[in-house]
Amino acid sequence: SVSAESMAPTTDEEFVKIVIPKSDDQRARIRTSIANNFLFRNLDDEQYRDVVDAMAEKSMAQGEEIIRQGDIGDYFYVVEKGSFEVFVAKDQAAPTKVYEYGPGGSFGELALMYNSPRAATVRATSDALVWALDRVTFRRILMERTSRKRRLYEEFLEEVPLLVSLEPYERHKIADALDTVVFQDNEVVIRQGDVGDNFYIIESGEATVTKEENGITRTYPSLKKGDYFGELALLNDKPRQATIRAKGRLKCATLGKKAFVRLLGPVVDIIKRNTVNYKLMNYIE
Ligand code: 1OR
Repeated sequence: SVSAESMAPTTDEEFVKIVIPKSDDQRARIRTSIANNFLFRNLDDEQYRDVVDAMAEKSMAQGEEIIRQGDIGDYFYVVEKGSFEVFVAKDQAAPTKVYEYGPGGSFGELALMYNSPRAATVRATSDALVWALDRVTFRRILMERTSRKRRLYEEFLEEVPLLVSLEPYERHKIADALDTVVFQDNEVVIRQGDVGDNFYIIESGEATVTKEENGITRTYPSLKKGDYFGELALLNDKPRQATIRAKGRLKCATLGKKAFVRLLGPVVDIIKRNTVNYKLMNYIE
């Protein structure tokens, strides 16, 4: 008999795996280039091998365009070396620079995911080396997980007050980097005095804030859906300034320090401004 699964519609037409022969050195360089890229996280061994096999090395001269707005999408790119600028032209206006990428960055996914024309022009601002992944391999291995994650967090991130000023594309990049963590009632999420590595946004539930000073423990207003915490240690390289505990079941989206610095750069001023409230509450000096 035929299982329900094999009858389900599939986008996976017959495909031939692309294998571009590579030296050990090239494989090692790909490994380094994608090590900190969230789109490549949690691939199983076969998926990882297929992606590396299919990648093509491409060198670019300073000033060269790698993607032109309006073109049909063919490749997804990961930067090994060098830097790129992204320009968007709207209507008749002159193109404006909207983004930049360095080593480990990746771009060109939108046209492949949505079968849309290239949304922007990407140009090398130095001599550069990139790894190009063809459309079929990208869609087969990386697309499903990426679009699932972007959909999963899209609505939630739109409602986080801290992030409303961001472009939708910037929230997509944050979604790529997020992980969900769940804590049970009374579980400690952050302990005062510890070294801080993570930033948290509450997806659901509540968290209590306590701070101990000179033997006295003070309790501060609880945090709720859409609130964030854990930013101070990442901004100031100081130990955790308070203890955060789950009050009932608590679900948070979390970002590591590197992603926090890179992706929340545009709202760091807002984050810093908000810490003034902590001072008013005598929660930090
Ligand atoms: P693509 O396949 O459309 C251009 O080819 C790539 O530039 C695109 O995928 C993204 O990977 C990348 N809007 C659209 N694409 C962007 C943007 C962007 N930034 C980088 N890319 N921004 C919105 C501008 C109104 C910039 C947001 C900060």
